[in-house]
Amino acid sequence: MNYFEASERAAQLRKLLNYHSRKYYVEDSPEIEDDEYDRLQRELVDIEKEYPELITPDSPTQRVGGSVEGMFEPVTHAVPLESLQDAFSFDEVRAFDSRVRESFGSVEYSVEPKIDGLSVALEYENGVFVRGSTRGDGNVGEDVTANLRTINSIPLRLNKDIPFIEVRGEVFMPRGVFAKLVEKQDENGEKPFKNPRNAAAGSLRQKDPKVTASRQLDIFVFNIQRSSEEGITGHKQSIEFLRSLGFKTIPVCNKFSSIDGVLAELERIGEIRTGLAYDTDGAVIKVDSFAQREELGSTAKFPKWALAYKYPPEEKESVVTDIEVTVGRTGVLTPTAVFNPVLISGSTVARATLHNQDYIDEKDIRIGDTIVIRKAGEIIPEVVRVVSHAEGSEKFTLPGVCPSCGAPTVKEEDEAALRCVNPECPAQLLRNIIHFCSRDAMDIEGLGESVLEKLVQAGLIEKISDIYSLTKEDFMTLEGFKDKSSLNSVDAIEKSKSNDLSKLVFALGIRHIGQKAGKILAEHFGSMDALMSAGLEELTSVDTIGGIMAQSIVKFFSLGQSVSEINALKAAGVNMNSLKERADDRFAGLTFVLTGTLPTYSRNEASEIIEKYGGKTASSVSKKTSYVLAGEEAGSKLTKARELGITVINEEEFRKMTE
Ligand code: 0OX
Repeated sequence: MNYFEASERAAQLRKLLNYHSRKYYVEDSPEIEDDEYDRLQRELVDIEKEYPELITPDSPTQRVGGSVEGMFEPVTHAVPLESLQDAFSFDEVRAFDSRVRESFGSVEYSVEPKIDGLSVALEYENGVFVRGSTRGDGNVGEDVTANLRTINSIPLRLNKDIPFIEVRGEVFMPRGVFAKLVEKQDENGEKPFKNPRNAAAGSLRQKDPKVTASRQLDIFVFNIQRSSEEGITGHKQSIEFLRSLGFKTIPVCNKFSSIDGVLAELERIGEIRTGLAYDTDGAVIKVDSFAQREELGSTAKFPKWALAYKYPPEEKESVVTDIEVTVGRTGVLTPTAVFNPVLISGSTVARATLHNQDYIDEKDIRIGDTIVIRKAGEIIPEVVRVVSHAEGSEKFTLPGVCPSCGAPTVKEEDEAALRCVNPECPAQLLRNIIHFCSRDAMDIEGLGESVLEKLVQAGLIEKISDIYSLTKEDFMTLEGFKDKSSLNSVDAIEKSKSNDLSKLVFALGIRHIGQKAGKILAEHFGSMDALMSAGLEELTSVDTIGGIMAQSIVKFFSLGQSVSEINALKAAGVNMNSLKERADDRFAGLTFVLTGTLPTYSRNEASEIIEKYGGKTASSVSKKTSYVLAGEEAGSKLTKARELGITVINEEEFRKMTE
């Protein structure tokens, strides 16, 4: 085949494959056998191998393995991906209808299921998929193009080469796929995903698109964010248009002109939803007419023309077989009810936290009880109530001694929690070490929960600083560790020595000091020595550090054990200084809001510069905003800034301020 013949055949094959792919993945009505599809795909692969210059980004051969450049970079949504106001009763739905009818005598609503997945935006130029991003905070998401390309129901090329369209949809993992994935994770001894939504999120956050591809994610598209196409005046019409372009659209979308019709549809969807192949967490009611939507507008948070009706959570009965008590990192004893496994809202649950003694007392939960379980927010299992106690059962009381070390437990006056305060308690030690090594703390790759547990059990770690004395040989003594993996672990430990002080401050696990406080403290004090010698007054003078945090810091550093641990870490070569240079305080007291795409700085870079000069960044514009730094395609934040009379600057002006 010469080049021209190859080029023509490749174009033909691409069209054919895209057509059959749509028939199979989008419309669920395949026209050819799988073998025939594979044969056509192989033919195209062979041509593209011979003439790589013929490869196009919309080629079906390019779903997996394309470029991952720019993955997870921030994407500013030109049209925000707004969230929905929730309603939990039909009365609230009627109230919504009354509000809408204050503006219009007649209105039509479309009603569709609310898919429980992750919202994404997909952008197409001249009919070709060019970028996909997560919702993020609604204004700024992350670029996940390479991963979204692996979802077979996302067309890489539309049926019509319209100049531009951006759509919104919900990526989800079908229940069946989720069940198989969890089974495999259990088999491999991996921590299984809690529910299909988490599984979809985890799959979309993969660095390697091949992993995402293996997860068989799917999508339902339900909105046109912006488009070069004119003449679409309502929601249902837009769904039909999206379907004609080749998108897999939301499967149910019916129109009603009365609220009673809407409520009947909510009931109908409520009846079918548990039998669907995917999770739904409600139904969405939308004013259908775009003109009416425009008139209704949005509040600061939600569009006024839409409402999410949430179905009451599914409830199931079970029997408590045990109440387990574990000791957390901060010494808190946490009771967990273990009950006969039940399937609720798409996944099997067998445990629910009982939080503390007060919670147990309030519901009078005992071993042997018949209880009602539901999932809070359809995710976290909770005991709703006790149906009946078993004969001869006794009230459950948390132990007076720590189940891990046997030391007496104490209850502080103003706390609900019972604690083990023995600093040498092995359960606390393990939790502390797990926290120390975790990603947001010292980020020591490979030192996860199970490895650390083995190291503690083997007596190789008795305190945090022992991590830095671990040798390759130590790792080799652990089951499953070979030459390479041992060396990698030692390298990861070594690498963590040069972390910024902020990570170390957070890693120490000081009560009430989270990641953000760690950053603020590290930046303010610049060194561990300065932080350790700071008194209450100096600490509370730091922005956002309150009295409770300050007391906790002072208490932590007053313990001999903490000081000797810091000294040991220092001796091991762990960095004790803030690596962030603080130029001067020219932005002190100023709050910046970033919007749009800046010509040269990324959002992170601009934020870092602002912080370097003592300023702060915020995600939304308010009267307190000092400057709005706006780039190209700035959206609603820019409009808001203008309304409030906030000074808007561009990158050039910003650069001058930092000179
Ligand atoms: C869903 C879903 C989510 C309209 C304005 C804000 C959200 N998860 O299925 N959102 C929306 O609607 C937009 N519709 C849906 N079907």
